[in-house]
Amino acid sequence: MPDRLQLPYTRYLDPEGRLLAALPDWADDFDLLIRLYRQMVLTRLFDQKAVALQRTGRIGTYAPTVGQEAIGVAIGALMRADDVLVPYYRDTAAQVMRGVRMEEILLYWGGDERGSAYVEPAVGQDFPLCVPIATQALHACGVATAMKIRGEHRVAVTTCGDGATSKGDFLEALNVAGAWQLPVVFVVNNNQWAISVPRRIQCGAPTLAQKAIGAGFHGEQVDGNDILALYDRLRWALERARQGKGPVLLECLSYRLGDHTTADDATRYRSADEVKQAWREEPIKRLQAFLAAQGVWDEKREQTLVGECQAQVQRAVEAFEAAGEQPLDSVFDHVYAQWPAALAEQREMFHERAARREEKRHE
Ligand SMILES: Cc1ncc(C[n+]2csc(CCOP(=O)(O)OP(=O)(O)O)c2C)c(N)n1
Ligand SMILES: [Mg+2]
Repeated sequence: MPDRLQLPYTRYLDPEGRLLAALPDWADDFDLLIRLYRQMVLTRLFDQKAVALQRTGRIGTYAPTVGQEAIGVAIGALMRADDVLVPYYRDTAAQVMRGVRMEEILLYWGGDERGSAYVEPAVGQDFPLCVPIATQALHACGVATAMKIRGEHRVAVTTCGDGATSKGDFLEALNVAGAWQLPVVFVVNNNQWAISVPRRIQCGAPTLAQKAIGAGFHGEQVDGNDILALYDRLRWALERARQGKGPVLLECLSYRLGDHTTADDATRYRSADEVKQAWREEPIKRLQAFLAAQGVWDEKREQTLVGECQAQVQRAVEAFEAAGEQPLDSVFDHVYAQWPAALAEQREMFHERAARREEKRHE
């Protein structure tokens, strides 16, 4: 379907890491580019480890971010400490850069509430990740409304997938963001799949970015495999929102190279050919080739980096395992400040049953 709105689409690097357009000034900073590269590699290695931990029964479910690392890294690199991230479940990269410890992410996916009680003060007022689809978009608008009322120069950033943009919550969030011109940036990770539903049957519009137009604010597309493009457009969007010039929706075109979660088997609904083609576009190889062509990256540096990142992941796994198990009734904690009667009753039942189970064990 033609894109009659002709929204901007930004891409600087082709899949081989060759430049397609003149880079903006900020991209002269190779230290910055190497930092971005490092975080993408760290995320990929963490991801592989998390999947391995699920396969060996040490965590529950995990949502891999493989192939979508650049989106989270751009978010993590650009948000200021006092901005607020309202993430979804595929935001490992951004969360880690905001200060969430990798062991906390493992605790979360291991069903342990301590995984959402972030230890590092740097995480600030960021929200825990959201699993119910698109509800976080409304929470982000609430946060941005508070910022606006207080006259603060802060931004709320919220993320979601392509499928989430079909939800009422998402569209209601866009509406209120546009109506009140809120300092909120919506980052859509369009990874082409919502579990087994492909993007092409998810929505009749040629772009997801144009949903912002209907709500009265700016939307555009960016190559989600190109960290330079992502960084550039997100930098612009955050600055604009911070100056009180209103919300932005960035649709990042990526691909979910892994299964939806470890509970899914994507080979049942998509072809090996499609996935193979998508691997050619992935973001890490692309930046690596660009850095190598600039003479600032080589095999030796790569090996050192991979070694350091693997050690960092290993330390997180050890910290996760050292955390030990929580009592089973901790599932009731942290849900309500004031307990509804029904939940108090359920906890009582839970304790009675647990006691009966214990008795049986000793019979
Ligand atoms: C309100 C709600 N409905 C359904 C689900 C089940 N569900 C979990 S993930 C998902 C698909 C989301 O796809 P997308 O928004 O494209 O994000 P992606 O997982 O691809 O990053 C669905 C339907 C849910 N978690 N919450
Ligand atoms: Mg998706």
